Amino acid sequence: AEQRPRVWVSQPLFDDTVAQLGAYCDVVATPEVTAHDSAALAAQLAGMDGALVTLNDRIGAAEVAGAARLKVIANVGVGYNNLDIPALSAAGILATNTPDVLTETTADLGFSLLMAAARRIVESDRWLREGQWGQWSFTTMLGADLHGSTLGILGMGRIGQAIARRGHQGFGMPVLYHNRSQLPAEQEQAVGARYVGFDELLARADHLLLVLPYTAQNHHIIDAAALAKMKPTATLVNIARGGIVDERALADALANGRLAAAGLDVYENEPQVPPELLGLRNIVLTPHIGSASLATRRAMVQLAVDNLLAGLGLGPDAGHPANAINADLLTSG
Ligand code: 8YV
Repeated sequence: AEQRPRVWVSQPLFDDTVAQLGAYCDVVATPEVTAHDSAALAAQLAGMDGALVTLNDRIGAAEVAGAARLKVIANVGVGYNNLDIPALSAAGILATNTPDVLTETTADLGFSLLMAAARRIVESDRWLREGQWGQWSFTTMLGADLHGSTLGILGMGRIGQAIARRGHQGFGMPVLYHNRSQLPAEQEQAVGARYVGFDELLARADHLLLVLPYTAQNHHIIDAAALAKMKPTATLVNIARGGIVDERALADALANGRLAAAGLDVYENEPQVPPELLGLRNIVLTPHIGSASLATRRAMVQLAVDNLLAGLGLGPDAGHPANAINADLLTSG
């Protein structure tokens, strides 16, 4: 009998969704969340036809070297800096991601962090619980306004645009953005955003949100020099990838009054958060939960399952995964 394709699911996701793979494949599931090292990944991928992975799984040439049958890696997540795409392409392995389904949820989290940081919500909560609320005072926990202030967005993809809409339509904020390329005029108008240079964005933003993909070029693009160009009254929010910000420089700016507040959902070496940041009161820290609503996380797994099956030439979209990253493999194959 012909052997069914074998797929590896790298950590528990949603059983009912993952079970759909069972109609076409033999599923090898990892029973708990583990931080996979290179050797463990290589061992898991050997003998597999496909894999459903998350940002915990860093996969490149070394990890797929012994995986002769591997055809598709379906990443559950829109960011795919955990995958070495050129290496996977060279090995003939298709990679897919999960855009669109998480756009609005992630924009919500970005705005939540902004509001929490600018209005000192978490700091207020901690202070109250500590019993420090002696009597009501006019000058307790003074923060910065969102409404009417200038919203800056670095990276104007789907999530950046969803954040711009929230700021423009909901909070009456002038929105400035910087991006690799300027959006077409009608798209700028739809989200109420104006293109400016990087330095102008830093200088003019009252609140700056980072929503750009992590690449070698934008490693530590927010460093001490960039922070020095920002207003000391500004808020910085990072919902992209930790490596975009120099965490030491950020902690230094927050500690020394050169930046008012920050909100971070991502860190350079997750799950490690530098003690310099943990010790600050003017920063809100969340554990990479940008897309973490139940509905959206379910939609992400469903999309990844669909992509995986389609990439393997199985199921209703056989051969046509909706979200191929190295799509050239599909046409040249
Ligand atoms: C995911 C994310 O939870 O989509 C992304 O880029 O960072 C998160 O939405 C993560 O990628 C899971 O693999």
